[in-house]
Amino acid sequence: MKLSFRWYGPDDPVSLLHIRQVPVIRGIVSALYHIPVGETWPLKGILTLKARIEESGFEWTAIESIPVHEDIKLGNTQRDHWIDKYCDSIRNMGKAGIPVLCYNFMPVFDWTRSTLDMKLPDGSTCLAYDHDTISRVDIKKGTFSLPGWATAYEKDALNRLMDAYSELTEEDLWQNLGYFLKRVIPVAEESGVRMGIHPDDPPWSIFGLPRIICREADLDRFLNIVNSPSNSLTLCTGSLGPDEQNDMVRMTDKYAGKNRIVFAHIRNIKRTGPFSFHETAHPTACGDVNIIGVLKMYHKHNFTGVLRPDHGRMIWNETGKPGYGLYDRSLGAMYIAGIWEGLNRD
Ligand SMILES: [Mn+2]
Repeated sequence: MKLSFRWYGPDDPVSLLHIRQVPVIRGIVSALYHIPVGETWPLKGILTLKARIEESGFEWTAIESIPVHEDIKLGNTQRDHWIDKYCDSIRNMGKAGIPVLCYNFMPVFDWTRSTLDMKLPDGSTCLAYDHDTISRVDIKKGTFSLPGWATAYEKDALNRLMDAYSELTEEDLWQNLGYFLKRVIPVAEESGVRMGIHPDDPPWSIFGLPRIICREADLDRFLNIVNSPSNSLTLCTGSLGPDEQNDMVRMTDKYAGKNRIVFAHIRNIKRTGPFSFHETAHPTACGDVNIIGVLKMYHKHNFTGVLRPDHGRMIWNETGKPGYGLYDRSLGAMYIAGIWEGLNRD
């Protein structure tokens, strides 16, 4: 298990020097955040960031993420153009020796929350998703906005995109995912790269948009599209966990046992209703996901992939990128490392 930490590059308020002082972190998960969605990641840019990470004493263990252009998800006539560029990015990361690529296939919005600073009883704050709040949002009218959206799309561009998706069914999205995988997975194989799709967060449809990577049956279908170690999962306990049908211990056991997990995201959530939840501190006792049970399954299968603490709360008056402060993620890393050391000694 390569215990890693997400770092948003040189502009991240959390520096590599800070991460260096968390005694258990070996790897960094990062991306070239300045490259526009869809454009090829140049080898030179990858190597420059890699050198910076290595100078700080880390290994760049995974790229999270190279975003998939909406034309690919929509399956329109431009998709081959963008898939060619995606393949070039994979080749370049392979040349740079970065082995794991995380991506997702969620239309328009990736992770979605109704609140970025919900107050917990201990005074810390966390990200939360409330079904009623989300249900009141009218994307096209723009009558209600959610945190973190303003920068993502101009209103007109968003409306055009929502129109384009209005005819797309779940089955269409599966076909478009399959088309993408059949093109990119052979390139990943040749490049020594393993791709791990990140499940949809939350694991259900939002704003009428199809979402297809939500449940165990979806993961099974996904893995069968191309049966290759390069076509694998980023198993995220916090993304799948809000649906109580997703038994994270059993799913970890199943997919780690088949060697189809390349990247593990460890995070806990508390369900507050059928389609509502908030994030919590990492320990099992703090939420509804059996984190120690999940880690036991990775240990049982001698998991050698990348594993990182996922979103943390904001504690000790820290400010910064929601979910990605230094302090609570460091507590999560120590919790994970403590369990792992205990399992090693048993
Ligand atoms: Mn995740």
